[in-house]
Amino acid sequence: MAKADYDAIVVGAGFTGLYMLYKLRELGLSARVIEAGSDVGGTWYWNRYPGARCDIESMEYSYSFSPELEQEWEWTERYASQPEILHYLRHVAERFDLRRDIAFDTRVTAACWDEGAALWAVEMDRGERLAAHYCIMGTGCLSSPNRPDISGLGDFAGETYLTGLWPHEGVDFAGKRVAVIGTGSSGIQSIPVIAREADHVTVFQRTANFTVPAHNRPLASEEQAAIKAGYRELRALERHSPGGVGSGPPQSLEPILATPPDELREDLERRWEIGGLGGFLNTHPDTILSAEAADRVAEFLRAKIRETVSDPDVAELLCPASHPMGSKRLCVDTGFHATFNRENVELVDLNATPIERIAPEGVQTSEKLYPADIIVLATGFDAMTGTLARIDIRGKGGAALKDKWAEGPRSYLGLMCAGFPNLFTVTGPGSPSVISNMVVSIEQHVEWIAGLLAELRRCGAATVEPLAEAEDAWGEHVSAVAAPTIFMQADSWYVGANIPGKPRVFMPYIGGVGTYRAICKDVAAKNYAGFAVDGQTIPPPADFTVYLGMTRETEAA
Ligand code: N01
Repeated sequence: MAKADYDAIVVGAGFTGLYMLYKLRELGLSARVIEAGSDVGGTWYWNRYPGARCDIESMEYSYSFSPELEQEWEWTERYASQPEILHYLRHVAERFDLRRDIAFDTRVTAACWDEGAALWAVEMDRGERLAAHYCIMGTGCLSSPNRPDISGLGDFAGETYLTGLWPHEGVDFAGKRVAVIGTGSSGIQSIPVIAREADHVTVFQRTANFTVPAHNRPLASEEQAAIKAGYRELRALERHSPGGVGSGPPQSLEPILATPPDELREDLERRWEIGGLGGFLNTHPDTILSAEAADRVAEFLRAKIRETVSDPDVAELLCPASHPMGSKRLCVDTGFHATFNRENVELVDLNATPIERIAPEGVQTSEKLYPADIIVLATGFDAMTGTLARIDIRGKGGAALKDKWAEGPRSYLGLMCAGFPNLFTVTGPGSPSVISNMVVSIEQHVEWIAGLLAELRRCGAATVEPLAEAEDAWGEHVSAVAAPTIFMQADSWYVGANIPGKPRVFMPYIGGVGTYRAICKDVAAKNYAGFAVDGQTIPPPADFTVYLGMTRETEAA
């Protein structure tokens, strides 16, 4: 009979993999982390494009599990740059001596459940095979870059780069003509920086996006010290908030549609001056539920674009109009719209003149050829399911996860899938994940999984698996919460619309980080309601809606 090489295999050495390894060690379990990159960092290892920066404030986009780490680490800016976050994760790996259990430059290609031995057999691209009791996917939600299927792309005579797979040696834009395709977060962050270096930049825009200013600045040491002094309370606020963020302007109590225009303008101006995502997502109770309400904020943001961009025609093209504000990921920028006032920057509206093909000399639209030396593809990711689908994951009876998810991902709590015992998906579809501060959601999942593994050990159980009825009930709840929201009205990557042929399903859980935490906590308290532990089943909670709107106080009571 097969024997386990490790108690657990963890896939990925980003924020998830590092903390999961730390927790597994704390439980006394042996673990191997398998990482495709040559270093730790996950998304922050790969996304090195110019201007790459987190759009959650650094004091909150950081681990909370070690108060010592929290106090020691000094962030230099309000929003940390990619190199600084990578530096932080390297520091975490050293500080907790994590590297010795990580295999770098190794990609997991398959994971197969051996029912007789109750083990996961994990295969790697270097031909190695390892068996473990648990397989924990820390593969990230935005880790499979989308290389668009544009005819002729392979024939381009210049250099082509994907923002999500940026070369480590950097790219020299000096004196070059650069074509940037895509105006999501990655495009919006990189375009102003590329424009300062390149000879000429042509931006190819299919959808204008909403963006708000970062107002990034150095973090004064007094400010940092004050936040550190109140860190426990800030972390508690994050965990019980809708989006995993504890600071920023609060939601107004009054619906936006009932707010007098002058009052609204004043409120939005104040939010604009503060900057950042937090102030603009969920400004009022109705903005997430009504396109008309969201449009009041949209009109404010469009007015800002018209004020900033000197050419009125360009300004109009940059004004988002195809989707409600907030229904696609809101972007946070530094000088994005002002960049279009530069002489060396040009905007091409792909709705009026679509790309026909990439020619060896540049980008050919229906109107003309735009010569280029470099093409930057800021074209996003096969989000949330893409990376898991690329691994041949097979559960009971050899069933493939890819087939199970053919009509859209199905899971219980976004953590586990029926038919796939002892397999965990950290920040998987069906959990708040991309709708939240990822670090807060990662920590919550890692800690919940660690609690479950400790419980399995305590009672000497070998397997845990969600019940099909629990998975169905959770799937219905996730969809029911999303159904009345504006998120269903946009062709976003949240619903898989950016990948041809991907089923249209809203993948994250929008019920809120606090609500979700309360559900997971209650499921565990009820002896893991909705799971089978060594075949012993406990039914799932009868109604997940009772948790909605649960606050820290009601949960504690
Ligand atoms: O990707 P996106 P991203 N022809 O999918 C366009 C996180 N993130 O990498 O909208 C022409 O948002 C596409 O057009 P359309 C964050 O969660 C965070 O920018 O499909 N254009 C769109 O404009 C974010 O939301 C941070 O019409 C094509 C763009 O490419 C997520 O990652 C920084 C095309 C893709 O935008 C993804 O952001 C960066 C084609 N064939 C990213 N295919 C921070 O923390 C696609 N497009 C700051």
